Amino acid sequence: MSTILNAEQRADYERDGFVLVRGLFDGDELALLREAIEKDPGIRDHFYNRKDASGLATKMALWNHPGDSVYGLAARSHRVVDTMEDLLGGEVYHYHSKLTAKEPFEGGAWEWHQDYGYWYHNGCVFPYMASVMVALDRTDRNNGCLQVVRGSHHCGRIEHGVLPGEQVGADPVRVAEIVKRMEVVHAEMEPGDGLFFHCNTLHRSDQNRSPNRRWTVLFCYNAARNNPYLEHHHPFYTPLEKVPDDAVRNAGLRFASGDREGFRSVSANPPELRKTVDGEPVA
Ligand SMILES: O=C(O)CCC(=O)C(=O)O
Repeated sequence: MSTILNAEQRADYERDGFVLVRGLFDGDELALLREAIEKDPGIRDHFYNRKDASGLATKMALWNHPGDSVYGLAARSHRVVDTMEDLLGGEVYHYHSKLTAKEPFEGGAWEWHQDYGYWYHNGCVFPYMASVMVALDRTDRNNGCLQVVRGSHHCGRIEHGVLPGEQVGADPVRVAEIVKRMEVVHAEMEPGDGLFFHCNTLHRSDQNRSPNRRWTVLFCYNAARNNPYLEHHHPFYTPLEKVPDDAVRNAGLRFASGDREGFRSVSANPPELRKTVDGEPVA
C-alpha cells in the first residue's frame, strides 16, 4: 500500500503544513465510527473537560493505543498509516488518539498552539510527528472548525506557556506577527473528511455558539525513529499493526476493550508548560 495523497496533495502538505482529504472515510464507515465513539463506554467513562478562558469546555477523551475498536482500526488502517509514513519519512507508531467534542452552544475555544509545542517536552527530539483530524460532524465557522495557519510549520517550534485562563498555547506576540504574514485557513469539513497536519502547524478553534454539534477525532503519530527519551503518559515506540482498509467496515459497531487502549482522563502538562509564556510559574 502507499499514501492516499496524489503528488499535488503531497506538495500541498510540504508547502502548507496540512492537507484536507475529502471522504477519507465513506458514509457507512463514518456512521460506524460516529456511533462507536458516541456509545463506547470506554470513551464515555473517560470524558474530561478542557476549558477555555471564558470557562466554556471542549469535552475530551484520550487513549494511547488503537486496539480493535472500529475507531482503533481506522487509526491502524493502511490508508491512514501509510499516508503518515509517507509524510513522516518512515515507520510510524500511534502516539495517541483523542475525541474533541464541542457541544451546541457550549463548546469551548482552543488557543493558538502547535502540537509539538507540547510534545517537545515529552522527550521527542524531532518534529517527526503529525495528526489527522477526522470530522464526525460537519465542521464550519459557526460550530468552531479547526483553523490552521498556512505554512506556519516552517516557523519551527514556538515557545508555549500558560495563557490567560488555563490553556497552554503559543507565545501570543509571535503568533500575532505570524498571522500578519500568513493566511489563516478555516478547515471546514464534511463528516468523514480528514485533515492531515504537521506537528508544528499553528492551529486553534472558536467556541461553538451554534445549535450544531462539532465532534472530531484526532489520530496522532510519531516516527518510530523519534522514540522519546523521557517517560511520559504517551507511549514510547510501540509497533503498530496495520490493518486493511476494509477492516473498518467489517468491524461493525465494535467497541474498545478498555485495558488495551489505555484511556486517560486527564492530560497533565509537564513543569516546563506550567509557566506563562514570559517564564513566570503559575500557581
Ligand atoms: O478540536 C479542536 O478544535 C482542537 C484540538 C487540538 O488542537 C488539539 O487537540 O491539539
